[in-house]
Order: sequence, then structure tokens, then C-alpha cells
Amino acid sequence: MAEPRVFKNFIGGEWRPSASGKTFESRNPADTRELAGVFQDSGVQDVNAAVAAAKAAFPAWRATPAPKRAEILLRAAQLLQERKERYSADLTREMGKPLFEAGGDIVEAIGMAQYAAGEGRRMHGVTTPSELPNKFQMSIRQPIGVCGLITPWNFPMAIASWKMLPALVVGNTVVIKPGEDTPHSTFNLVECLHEAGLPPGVVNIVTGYGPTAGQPLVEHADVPVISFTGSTATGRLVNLAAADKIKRVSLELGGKNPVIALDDADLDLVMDGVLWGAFGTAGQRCTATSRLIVQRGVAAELTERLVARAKTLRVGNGLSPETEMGPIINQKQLDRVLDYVAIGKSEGAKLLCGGGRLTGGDYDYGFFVQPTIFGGVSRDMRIAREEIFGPVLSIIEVADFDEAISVANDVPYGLSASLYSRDANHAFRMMRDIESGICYINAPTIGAEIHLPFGGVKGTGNGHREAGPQLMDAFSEWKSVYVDYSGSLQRAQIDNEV
Ligand code: UN1
Repeated sequence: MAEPRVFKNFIGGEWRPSASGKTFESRNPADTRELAGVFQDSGVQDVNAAVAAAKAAFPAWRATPAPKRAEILLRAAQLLQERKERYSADLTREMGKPLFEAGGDIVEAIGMAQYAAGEGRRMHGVTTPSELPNKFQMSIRQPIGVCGLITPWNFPMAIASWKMLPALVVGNTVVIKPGEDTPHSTFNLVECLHEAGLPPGVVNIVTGYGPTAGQPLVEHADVPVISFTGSTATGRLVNLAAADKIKRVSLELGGKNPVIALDDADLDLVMDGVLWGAFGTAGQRCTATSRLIVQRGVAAELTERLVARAKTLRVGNGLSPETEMGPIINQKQLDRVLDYVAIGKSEGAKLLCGGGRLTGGDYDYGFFVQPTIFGGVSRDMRIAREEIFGPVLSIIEVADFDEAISVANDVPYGLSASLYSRDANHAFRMMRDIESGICYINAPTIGAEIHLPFGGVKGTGNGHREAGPQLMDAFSEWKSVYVDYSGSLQRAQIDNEV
């Protein structure tokens, strides 16, 4: 096995150890004997240094023409493409998801790099007529300054790219603190940007834990923007900490995403969609399918077929090509998933398959859980309402479409939701009435593409969206510009009185 790499913080284009000299290890969650990397356990001094570097780099980056900034993103997209295989293996080693899914994580970053680069030649504002003669007016989009990005472990490269690349194309500089389980992929992304010509200090990486490295970043006076993806509980803390300094905070938080399957659905399609949505990435997506809301007429057949298929899923090390479902990220998350299995049982739900940790042989070195399905779940149970973030599906039976929508909306989250039906009327009512930021018809709850806004309603976020045409909104301010070329004072709303 190759010597594990030791990563220093990347600050002002230089590699710097943490001020305390402390480090931490990232291990492969499928096999904890394998070290994925050693990273700096950073604190406030390291964050201060990174913010200072980002602040120093801001004036020149801001003054660089946007199409030039975009060219760097495009070159980085090319490098990511060339290195996809290697970066996928790095990502699987640190995060656990199977190689084919890790490739998707990289592809999402490539897509974002291409899409964000396009904005370098658009970045449209509006020009609009004045209510007064001989007066011109327009709005222009401007960068804000140093953006503090705090990213999760489940999409280590994609989510870093969703935040970093839009921030950069507008002309901001960045300090990123990647999830402590999976920092390597952020280094890979930034490596491409640097080889593509990104100037030193424009992106800085500080690794470490939330309370010691994340919090000083959130609280730093020179960081006016915080973009955070993670749990609702932590998002609340981030928002509270940033409130004091009136910062812009973009939060992408939990989900409890339903698939609604009606009696007229194509059951083969539902099967494939639910299995992929619930057990892809071992259920560790904010968009994962955690509830199947099924109409009574097809409930028994669908349940039986899903359970049979779930039992055959090959769970294992993501580096092995036959693996369909990888491990849970760490011991803490594993305990959380198993706790929820116990909660489901104690609430009276029926455990139809799975529910246990996989042990024996190589399983003993990783955090593996069986694909788990609960039947007989009612809408008020905790397993029907709380985010589990693991391969656990709750099946809830309903009488009709109206009840399905009511159950689907009866949770404190609203990220993604899906309807399987052949009835166009139900499909359009779903699009209108479901309380979610993302809605699918005859497709699973996972798999959002970067051309459309990503985000959710209620406890899922605070109204911001990532990606899509809105991608720069969290990272820019509008400036409205009025140019009066009349040569005299024109008093708006007075001299043009109607
Ligand atoms: C996430 O889980 O936070 O829509 C992101 C999807 C992926 C992104 C998920 N494209 O499932």
C-alpha cells in the first residue's frame, strides 16, 4: 500500500501546517485499516491566516475580467475530466461510495465548472428606461469579498464545486473548510484550479472540525458570506453565529424525501427508482428517498418485490467493481442509523428486511449496514419524520392521491419529492402542491442536474438555491446605477409627477 499522503493547509498558494502542529486522520470507511490521508487539525490562527490570504487576493481577482476568470474554470474542467479515474478512487477511498458513484461526483463538478464558466460571458444585469428624460440606468452584479464555505462529506467534490466555482466566477475569493471525513477531494478540485492558472490566495483550504475550524470561519469579521451544507441542527448554529455580524448565510440542510407511488404506476419503474433513491450512496444524500408513500392497491405487491430486491443488493467496499452499496461514513453515523432502526421497532413499525450491521470477514473493518425496509409505518412515527441519512426506507400506505400529498408534506423538511403515476392530472397537481424545492415525475428523488436550482423549503434551508441560473445569487450583490446626462437636477418621483 502506498504511503498515506500528509496534506497541509493550502493558504496563499503555500502549504502550511496547522499552528498547533496537530493533525487528524481520514480513513476508508469500508476498511479502516486503510489511511486515506493525514490532514491539519486547524484552529483559529489557521483560519485567520487563510482569511487574510483570501482578503489580500480579492482586489486583483475582482479586477480580473470575468471571461478570464471563466477560462480558468474551463481549463480546470478539462483537467478534472482527464483525472476522473484517479480522483474517483481518491473519493471512494475517503467517502466509501462505489467507484461508479464517485465518478458521478466528479462529473457533477465538471458540469458545474463548465456551467459556471459560461456565466463569465453572461453575468447579466438589467438595463431599464428611466422615468425621467436623459437618464440611463442599469444594475450590475458584483462580488462580495471572502466567502467562507463549509462542505459535507457525502458529495466531497460536487458540493465543493457548487459553492466554490460560482463564488469564483463572480470575483470573490474563498476559504473552504471541507468535511473532516473527506477533505482529499477538495484538494483535488483546487489542484485543478491552480494548474489551470488560479492565482495564489484566491482559494484557500483549511481542514479541521466544526467547532475548532468551522466556527472561527463563520465568526470571522472579514468573511461576509457563509455557505453551509450539512445537518439542520448545525445549520441553525451557523446561522445564529453569523447573525451577530449580519452576514449572508446560505444553508442547505436536511430532507425527508418521499416517493409517492399510485395504483396506476409502472411498478417496475417504481422498483428501480425507489431502490436507487433509497439505497444509492447508502442513503447518504440529502435527496435520498426515505419514505415510500404507496396507494393501497399496489402496496402489498410493491412491498414484497422491494424487499426481495433489497435483500440481493451487494454491499461492500466501493473500490470493488461489483459493489452496489458502500459503507456508512463513520461510527457515529452508523450508530445513528442503528438507533433509528431500534426507534422504528419500538414505535411498532414492522422491520421487513435488514436493520443490522454487517459483520464477518472484511465487513468487520468497515461501517456496513444492511439495506433496511420498514412496513406498517404511520405518518407520526419518528422514522417517518426525522432524517436518518442511511439506507432505511419507511413504507407508508395511503388511500388516495390527496392523502399521499398530505402525508408527503407532513414533515419539517422539503428538499426533493417524486410521484410515480401515469395520470397527467395527478402529475400536475403534484408539481403544484408538493412542498419541496425539487420535484420528480416518474423518476427517483436523487439525481438533480446542475442546470436547475438546487435547494429546498421549510427546514431544508433558508431560501437560497445553489446551481442553476441562480448559482451566483448567494455570492453577489446587486448595484443599481443611475446616470443622469441631462445636465440639470431631475428629482425622481417629483419632476415626473403623473
Ligand atoms: C446532496 O445529497 O447533498 O441530486 C447532494 C442529487 C445529487 C446531489 C445530492 N446530484 O442526488
